[in-house]
Amino acid sequence: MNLPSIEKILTGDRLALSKAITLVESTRTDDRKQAEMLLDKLIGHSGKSIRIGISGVPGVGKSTFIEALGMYLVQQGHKIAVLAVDPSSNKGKGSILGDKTRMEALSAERSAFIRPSPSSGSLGGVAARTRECILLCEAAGYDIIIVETVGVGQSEIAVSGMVDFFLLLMLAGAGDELQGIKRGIMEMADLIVVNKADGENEISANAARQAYARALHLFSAKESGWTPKVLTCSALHNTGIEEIASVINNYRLHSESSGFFADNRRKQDVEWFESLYQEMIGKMLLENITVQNTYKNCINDLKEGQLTPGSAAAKMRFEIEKILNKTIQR
Ligand SMILES: Nc1nc2c(ncn2[C@@H]2O[C@H](COP(=O)(O)OP(=O)(O)O)[C@@H](O)[C@H]2O)c(=O)[nH]1
Ligand SMILES: [Mg+2]
Repeated sequence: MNLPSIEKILTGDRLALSKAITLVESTRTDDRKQAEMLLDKLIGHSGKSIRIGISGVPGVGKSTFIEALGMYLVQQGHKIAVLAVDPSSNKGKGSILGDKTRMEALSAERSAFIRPSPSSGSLGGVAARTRECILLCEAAGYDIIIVETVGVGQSEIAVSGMVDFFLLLMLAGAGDELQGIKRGIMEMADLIVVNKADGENEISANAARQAYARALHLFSAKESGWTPKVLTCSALHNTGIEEIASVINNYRLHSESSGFFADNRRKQDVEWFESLYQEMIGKMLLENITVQNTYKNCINDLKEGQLTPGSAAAKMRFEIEKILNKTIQR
């Protein structure tokens, strides 16, 4: 694949951005090298955005909500990029596939860019690529990046590690357990929004808002010093959206002035590096022929009852240490 033009990405050319994302999503080794080169050149132009994670169970109204919020922000003069993390979509479980049709108005906007997630891969892999896609979108001038994820647990944790602000969409009238939202996920939220507060659902939505507000009081204070908020909205009827945008803006002002915004991004970078580093070390060792052979021997010996698991592990350790020592002496 030939490298997408840096100049074109920087001027906001959508085709160049799409190409760059495709390159970043590729798992081929040569593409990977090119993707890293590209990202290195663009990194200095990225970062000037607010990254918002939006999560909630399938059917809560994420796509409808992102369309409503996105349209509002576009009207305010922002450029919005919407990315999705959905490692389950290839199993037909997630609901992100087909979202583009639901975000019809937003996807027709010149100031909006919507990109569904890669449809396969491990959560770690998908999340790593989403991080890189964020950087690309920022370099292309998008100042609000929305990362959507399905509320299944693991993907929220991955997403909260790559965004500045985490918004959790909920429904009234269904217990937390029914919604599959674990306490830990609620604890990560900077804002909980009870959606579908319309028609006869409005009263119960308000009751749910109060109940969530009480529940949030019981959680320990956030590192950011920010007090999480709870609001209601109707994504379908476009009510409550402006207030949500204003809370997000207040969060930004609050965390920028305290220094948390920048500190948190550096912390996220370190965590990202650590996970890449560990993955790389593991891969390098697993690919080593001597390690592979020792491993196979260990498995055989274990199956024949010739070795205990502890001494098998010790054998592996000895082999790996030999390899490392050889590398140092070289
Ligand atoms: N009444 C009502 N329905 C909504 C609202 N937001 C979304 N929906 C409906 O809920 C269903 C699921 O919405 P969708 O955005 O696809 O949810 P997602 O799976 O979380 O992305 C659709 O039929 C929407 O029209 C809302 O605010 N009020
Ligand atoms: Mg959806």
